[in-house]
Amino acid sequence: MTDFNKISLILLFASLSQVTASCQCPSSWIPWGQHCYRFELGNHASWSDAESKCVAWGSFGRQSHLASIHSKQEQAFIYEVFRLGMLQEPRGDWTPLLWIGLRVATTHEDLSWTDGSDVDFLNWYQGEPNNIGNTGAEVSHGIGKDGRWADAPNPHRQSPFVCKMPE
Ligand SMILES: [Ca+2]
Repeated sequence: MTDFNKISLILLFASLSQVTASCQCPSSWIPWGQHCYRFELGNHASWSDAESKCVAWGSFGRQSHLASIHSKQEQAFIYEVFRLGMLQEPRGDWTPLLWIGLRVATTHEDLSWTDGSDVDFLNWYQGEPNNIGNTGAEVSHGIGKDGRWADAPNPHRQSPFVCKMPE
Protein backbone atom coordinates (compact mmCIF):
# COMPACT_ATOMS: atom_id res chain seq x y z
CA MET A 1 0.00 0.00 0.00
CA THR A 2 1.37 3.41 -0.93
CA ASP A 3 1.67 6.16 1.64
CA PHE A 4 -0.99 8.04 -0.22
CA ASN A 5 -3.41 5.12 0.15
CA LYS A 6 -2.55 4.74 3.83
CA ILE A 7 -3.24 8.40 4.44
CA SER A 8 -6.48 8.17 2.49
CA LEU A 9 -7.57 5.22 4.62
CA ILE A 10 -6.68 7.01 7.84
CA LEU A 11 -8.64 10.06 6.71
CA LEU A 12 -11.56 7.86 5.71
CA PHE A 13 -11.66 6.17 9.13
CA ALA A 14 -11.32 9.51 10.85
CA SER A 15 -14.26 10.94 8.92
CA LEU A 16 -16.32 7.77 9.44
CA SER A 17 -15.76 7.85 13.19
CA GLN A 18 -16.76 11.50 13.21
CA VAL A 19 -19.94 10.61 11.37
CA THR A 20 -20.58 7.83 13.86
CA ALA A 21 -19.97 10.17 16.77
CA SER A 22 -22.36 12.78 15.41
CA CYS A 23 -25.04 10.21 14.52
CA GLN A 24 -27.18 10.62 17.56
CA CYS A 25 -30.83 11.39 17.72
CA PRO A 26 -31.70 15.11 17.71
CA SER A 27 -33.65 16.40 20.69
CA SER A 28 -37.33 15.46 20.55
CA TRP A 29 -36.34 12.15 18.93
CA ILE A 30 -36.09 8.91 20.92
CA PRO A 31 -33.36 6.40 20.08
CA TRP A 32 -34.31 2.74 19.77
CA GLY A 33 -32.31 0.08 17.97
CA GLN A 34 -30.57 1.72 15.02
CA HIS A 35 -33.19 4.45 14.57
CA CYS A 36 -34.57 7.67 16.02
CA TYR A 37 -38.33 8.09 16.55
CA ARG A 38 -40.29 11.29 16.90
CA PHE A 39 -43.73 10.97 18.45
CA GLU A 40 -46.14 13.80 17.70
CA LEU A 41 -48.99 13.06 20.07
CA GLY A 42 -50.33 16.60 20.44
CA ASN A 43 -49.71 17.65 16.85
CA HIS A 44 -52.45 15.97 14.83
CA ALA A 45 -52.31 15.70 11.05
CA SER A 46 -53.81 13.80 8.16
CA TRP A 47 -51.85 10.75 7.03
CA SER A 48 -50.24 12.51 4.03
CA ASP A 49 -49.50 15.71 5.98
CA ALA A 50 -47.93 13.60 8.72
CA GLU A 51 -45.69 11.92 6.13
CA SER A 52 -44.70 15.35 4.72
CA LYS A 53 -43.83 16.62 8.19
CA CYS A 54 -41.71 13.54 8.87
CA VAL A 55 -39.85 14.02 5.57
CA ALA A 56 -39.23 17.70 6.39
CA TRP A 57 -37.75 16.75 9.78
CA GLY A 58 -35.00 14.56 8.36
CA SER A 59 -31.61 15.96 9.30
CA PHE A 60 -27.90 15.44 8.58
CA GLY A 61 -28.80 13.77 5.30
CA ARG A 62 -30.92 11.17 7.05
CA GLN A 63 -34.26 10.39 5.46
CA SER A 64 -37.19 10.56 7.80
CA HIS A 65 -40.64 9.12 7.11
CA LEU A 66 -43.67 7.95 9.00
CA ALA A 67 -42.44 4.97 11.00
CA SER A 68 -42.21 1.51 9.51
CA ILE A 69 -42.42 -1.44 11.91
CA HIS A 70 -40.46 -4.63 11.35
CA SER A 71 -40.63 -6.73 14.50
CA LYS A 72 -42.66 -7.52 17.59
CA GLN A 73 -40.05 -5.65 19.61
CA GLU A 74 -40.30 -2.49 17.49
CA GLN A 75 -44.10 -2.72 17.63
CA ALA A 76 -43.96 -3.06 21.43
CA PHE A 77 -41.63 -0.05 21.72
CA ILE A 78 -43.84 2.19 19.55
CA TYR A 79 -47.05 1.09 21.23
CA GLU A 80 -45.64 1.58 24.72
CA VAL A 81 -44.44 5.13 24.04
CA PHE A 82 -47.77 5.92 22.38
CA ARG A 83 -49.81 4.40 25.22
CA LEU A 84 -47.82 6.16 27.94
CA GLY A 85 -47.75 9.43 25.99
CA MET A 86 -51.53 9.37 25.73
CA LEU A 87 -51.76 9.61 29.50
CA GLN A 88 -49.93 12.97 29.32
CA GLU A 89 -52.15 14.45 26.64
CA PRO A 90 -55.25 16.48 27.42
CA ARG A 91 -58.33 14.58 26.28
CA GLY A 92 -60.24 17.07 24.13
CA ASP A 93 -60.73 15.64 20.68
CA TRP A 94 -57.99 13.12 21.28
CA THR A 95 -58.31 10.08 19.10
CA PRO A 96 -56.42 7.01 20.24
CA LEU A 97 -54.83 6.32 16.87
CA LEU A 98 -51.27 6.80 15.71
CA TRP A 99 -50.40 7.11 12.04
CA ILE A 100 -47.61 4.85 10.82
CA GLY A 101 -46.08 4.64 7.36
CA LEU A 102 -47.95 1.67 5.97
CA ARG A 103 -49.86 2.46 2.79
CA VAL A 104 -52.78 0.33 1.63
CA ALA A 105 -53.15 0.90 -2.11
CA THR A 106 -55.62 -0.75 -4.44
CA THR A 107 -55.97 -4.13 -2.71
CA HIS A 108 -55.50 -5.37 0.84
CA GLU A 109 -52.33 -7.13 -0.30
CA ASP A 110 -50.89 -4.04 -2.01
CA LEU A 111 -48.95 -2.75 0.98
CA SER A 112 -45.87 -0.55 1.15
CA TRP A 113 -44.01 1.49 3.73
CA THR A 114 -43.40 5.15 2.91
CA ASP A 115 -39.71 4.66 3.79
CA GLY A 116 -39.41 2.01 1.08
CA SER A 117 -38.47 -0.79 3.47
CA ASP A 118 -39.80 -4.34 3.05
CA VAL A 119 -43.21 -5.23 4.40
CA ASP A 120 -41.96 -8.10 6.55
CA PHE A 121 -44.11 -7.72 9.67
CA LEU A 122 -47.85 -7.15 10.05
CA ASN A 123 -49.95 -6.65 13.14
CA TRP A 124 -53.54 -6.15 11.92
CA TYR A 125 -56.49 -6.09 14.26
CA GLN A 126 -59.11 -8.71 13.44
CA GLY A 127 -61.07 -7.81 10.34
CA GLU A 128 -58.38 -5.39 9.14
CA PRO A 129 -57.41 -4.26 6.59
CA ASN A 130 -60.85 -3.45 5.23
CA ASN A 131 -60.31 -0.13 3.47
CA ILE A 132 -58.42 0.51 0.23
CA GLY A 133 -57.44 3.42 -1.97
CA ASN A 134 -54.06 4.77 -0.86
CA THR A 135 -55.08 5.05 2.72
CA GLY A 136 -52.72 4.94 5.65
CA ALA A 137 -52.56 2.54 8.55
CA GLU A 138 -52.63 3.38 12.21
CA VAL A 139 -51.76 1.79 15.50
CA SER A 140 -55.02 1.46 17.42
CA HIS A 141 -55.31 1.98 21.10
CA GLY A 142 -58.64 0.95 22.43
CA ILE A 143 -60.24 -1.72 24.55
CA GLY A 144 -58.79 -5.04 23.42
CA LYS A 145 -56.94 -3.52 20.48
CA ASP A 146 -53.58 -3.38 22.23
CA GLY A 147 -51.78 -1.51 19.51
CA ARG A 148 -52.86 -3.70 16.64
CA TRP A 149 -53.22 -1.96 13.31
CA ALA A 150 -56.15 -0.74 11.29
CA ASP A 151 -56.27 0.89 7.90
CA ALA A 152 -58.15 4.16 8.05
CA PRO A 153 -61.49 4.69 6.37
CA ASN A 154 -60.51 8.36 6.26
CA PRO A 155 -56.83 9.24 5.64
CA HIS A 156 -57.71 12.92 6.18
CA ARG A 157 -58.50 12.24 9.81
CA GLN A 158 -56.34 14.37 12.12
CA SER A 159 -54.36 11.99 14.30
CA PRO A 160 -51.09 11.78 16.21
CA PHE A 161 -48.21 10.22 14.31
CA VAL A 162 -44.71 8.83 14.66
CA CYS A 163 -41.69 9.49 12.42
CA LYS A 164 -38.56 7.36 12.10
CA MET A 165 -35.09 7.93 10.68
CA PRO A 166 -31.73 6.17 10.89
CA GLU A 167 -29.71 6.95 14.00
CA1 LIG B 1 -59.98 -0.33 8.46
